[in-house]
Amino acid sequence: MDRDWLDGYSMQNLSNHWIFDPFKVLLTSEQVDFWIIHLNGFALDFSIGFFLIYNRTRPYALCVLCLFHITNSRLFTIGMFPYVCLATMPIFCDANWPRKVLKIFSASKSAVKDNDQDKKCTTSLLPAEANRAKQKVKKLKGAPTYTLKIGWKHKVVGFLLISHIGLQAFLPYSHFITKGYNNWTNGLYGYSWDMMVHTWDTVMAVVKVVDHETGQEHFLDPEAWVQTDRWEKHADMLIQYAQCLKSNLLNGVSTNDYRLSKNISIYVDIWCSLNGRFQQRMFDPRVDLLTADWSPIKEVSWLMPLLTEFSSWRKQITKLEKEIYSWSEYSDVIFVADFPDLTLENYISEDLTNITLTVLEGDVIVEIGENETVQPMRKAKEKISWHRITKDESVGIPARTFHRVHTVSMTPACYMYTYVNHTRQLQDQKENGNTQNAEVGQKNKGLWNEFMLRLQNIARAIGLVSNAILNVLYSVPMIKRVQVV
Ligand SMILES: *[C@@H]1O[C@H](CO)[C@@H](O)[C@H](O)[C@H]1NC(C)=O
Ligand SMILES: *[C@@H]1O[C@H](CO)[C@@H](O)[C@H](O)[C@H]1NC(C)=O
Ligand SMILES: *[C@@H]1O[C@H](CO)[C@@H](O)[C@H](O)[C@H]1NC(C)=O
Ligand SMILES: *[C@@H]1O[C@H](CO)[C@@H](O)[C@H](O)[C@H]1NC(C)=O
Ligand SMILES: CC(=O)N[C@H]1CO[C@H](CO)[C@@H](O)[C@@H]1O
Repeated sequence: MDRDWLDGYSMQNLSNHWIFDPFKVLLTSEQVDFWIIHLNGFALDFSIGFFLIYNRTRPYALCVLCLFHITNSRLFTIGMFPYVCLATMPIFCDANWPRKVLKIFSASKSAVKDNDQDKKCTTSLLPAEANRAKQKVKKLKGAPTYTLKIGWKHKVVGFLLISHIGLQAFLPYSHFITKGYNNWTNGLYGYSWDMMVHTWDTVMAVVKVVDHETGQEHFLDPEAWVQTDRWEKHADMLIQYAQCLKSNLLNGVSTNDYRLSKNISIYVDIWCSLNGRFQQRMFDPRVDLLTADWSPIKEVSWLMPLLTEFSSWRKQITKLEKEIYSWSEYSDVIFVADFPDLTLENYISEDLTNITLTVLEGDVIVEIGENETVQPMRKAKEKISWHRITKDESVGIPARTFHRVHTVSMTPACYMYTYVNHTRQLQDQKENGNTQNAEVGQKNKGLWNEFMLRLQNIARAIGLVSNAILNVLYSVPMIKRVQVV
């Protein structure tokens, strides 16, 4: 019942998948996203449990669930999860469902013989009759009437079950205790019951190591030692990451090129968008992670708040995106929001042309040109230009130089970069003739490619596991071998 889900912002562009093609006969992509994925998904999650309980509705509910799980298995790369769900569906059925199914099959084969057996099987499972049968047996033996005895084993099992259920019911509401794990979304990772509700889009992660003795700044590839980007979004993992980074850096990994002193600081700057909002900073980039305080039960003080005041911009963002995509096939846009007194330092690659920064709200100063600290050899000071711009004003940004966007208004500012990817345009023009033939070939190769991809995954998994074992045995830090695409 999350607001973002009900408003249709949690899983945008999912409707592009072929599995939704049948719906697109009648609906547009946006309608499929909103009505089929979000609202229908909500209705399904909300009601399917009840439909599974009642005998009358269960067969239909099972069919719907089957479709749901198969869709999921095609739609997401979540491994065996949908198949496990499919396999566990029968737990909602009567305990004798396998016999019922067998009955259907055997009835057609040899009706008389198996019918007898089935009767035996089904009756033995009905509890009332089973009890009666048991009592009969006991009476025959001359035993006293059957009474249920609760032994200590039952009590232990009962206690464990109730504790387990209690824990499962409590953990999703435990965020008021585990405050250190809360951020834009609440909670210990698995226990917030918000699967698929939040889509994160991280455009930039900067890891900066400052050596206090030499005053030098070093920038590190965020993927150098970790294979996923999950740590970028959790304060507790970020702290762990910084500590690991420090020990790896100081334990001689870097000695070939440069030597770090023992007095270093580590800063990160993560730019991320939640459910189609603006790209914004997630953590305070001025906080040294090695000395930052973090406690499981205290709120993370260096977490930047989610700019929910801009959430209503999302309709506008969709509209603007459409407009900008219509300029040309290669035009694109990024929406950015930033906090007062902070600066976005950015370098635009040579791929892009026609780059324009337009302010949507607030005031910013755009500083364009080489910075002395970046290019100490050149006398770059003269080349720097300053532009103070406000709502609905824009400024052109040259490629291949650094520029800084200082937010100077009292409230957060938001702005957008529009640009054209010139490299892609040139590439497409070159390959214009060949593309159509290539596409046909690729479609035929689809299955083969998927098979090869699986093989590569297995090889990668073996590589990672052996790397991890080596790490445990020899405590050698894991070095990046494979690039996660
Ligand atoms: C590390 O550098 C900072 C900044 O220059 C300084 O304040 C601090 O005292 C230094 N710490 C140590 C242990 O040298
Ligand atoms: C270049 O940008 C401007 C506004 O920023 C836009 O109006 C124009 O259509 C763009 N040109 C191309 C070729 O995309
Ligand atoms: C260059 O950048 C540094 C750090 O971002 C800043 O302190 C300095 O004032 C800048 N220099 C100029 C000339 O803008
Ligand atoms: C521009 O397009 C090229 C080719 O498709 C791609 O490799 C490159 O990453 C793009 N550049 C940017 C900044 O998106
Ligand atoms: C600092 C911060 O943004 N905290 C937020 C963590 O997430 C909850 C739930 O979305 C918000 O209410 C907090 O403001």
